[in-house]
Amino acid sequence: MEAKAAKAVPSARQSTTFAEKRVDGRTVRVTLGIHGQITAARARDLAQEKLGVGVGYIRSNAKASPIFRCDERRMILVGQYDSPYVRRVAITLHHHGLAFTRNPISVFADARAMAGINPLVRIPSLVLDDGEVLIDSGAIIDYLDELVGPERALTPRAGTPRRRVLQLVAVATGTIDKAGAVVYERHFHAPGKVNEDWLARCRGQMIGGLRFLEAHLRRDWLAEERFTQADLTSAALLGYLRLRMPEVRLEQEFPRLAELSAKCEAMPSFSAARPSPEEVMPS
Ligand SMILES: N[C@@H](CCC(=O)N[C@@H](CS)C(=O)NCC(=O)O)C(=O)O
Repeated sequence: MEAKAAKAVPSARQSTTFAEKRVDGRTVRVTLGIHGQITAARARDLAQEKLGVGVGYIRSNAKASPIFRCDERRMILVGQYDSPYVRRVAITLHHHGLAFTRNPISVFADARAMAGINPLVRIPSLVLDDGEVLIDSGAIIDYLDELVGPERALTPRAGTPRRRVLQLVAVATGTIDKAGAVVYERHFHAPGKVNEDWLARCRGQMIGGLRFLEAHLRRDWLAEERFTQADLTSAALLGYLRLRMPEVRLEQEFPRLAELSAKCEAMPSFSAARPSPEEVMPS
């Protein structure tokens, strides 16, 4: 389907902000909100969610001129920020200064829509501006590093530094998997139906991962003298534990990791990717 930017046409309703684009010779128009009550940034995000990437104009009759032109292509991150995997992708995007919009559909409540994006019905996915869909946070992050080049990449390109970062990331993501297994076991089983042996095994594996990371945090950052994907993913894990498993007493049991978490959460890239109350899975 070819989409082309079109000349803006006045809306029939006064003071309405809308976006439009040309698709196969027709004009597709969507109303985004009452002009003045919707910011240009929000309008652009909505326009991209509703019309897809790329082209479109937004304008209000009250102003009678385009207030926003959205001919900049943006990637779409699919998933909610209570997922540490979605969050690590979002933080990497922000860290690299890459523009994106988000489709915050729920992996459980919107399973049918999700299946159309990712055959595994999992998050995150990243929809590129040409429609290609990347799945799995590791593959997505690898692509983002490639976009910004080796100097700015958060995973070193080769050698011992690369192996060190990849190993720490593997431990951090493995720990997320085990914490996630505990959260799912508790969420999806009625009291009395929870398998305590399985829970104990997962908790033990999770604690093993946390101990490993704590032991490797000897300087400011985990792997290198600078912030890397090992720090970012570990901090996403720690944020998830604070959200879903407050019984893990980070400050008391893992003080270096608690410090890393506080330091990272103070970074703008982390605060830009905090889950809103609507996107937190119920306990
Ligand atoms: N290896 C995958 C793991 C993704 C993953 O486990 N996502 C969870 C949310 S945190 C999910 O989609 N869970 C739903 C399910 O597996 O049914 C990645 O790194 O993206």
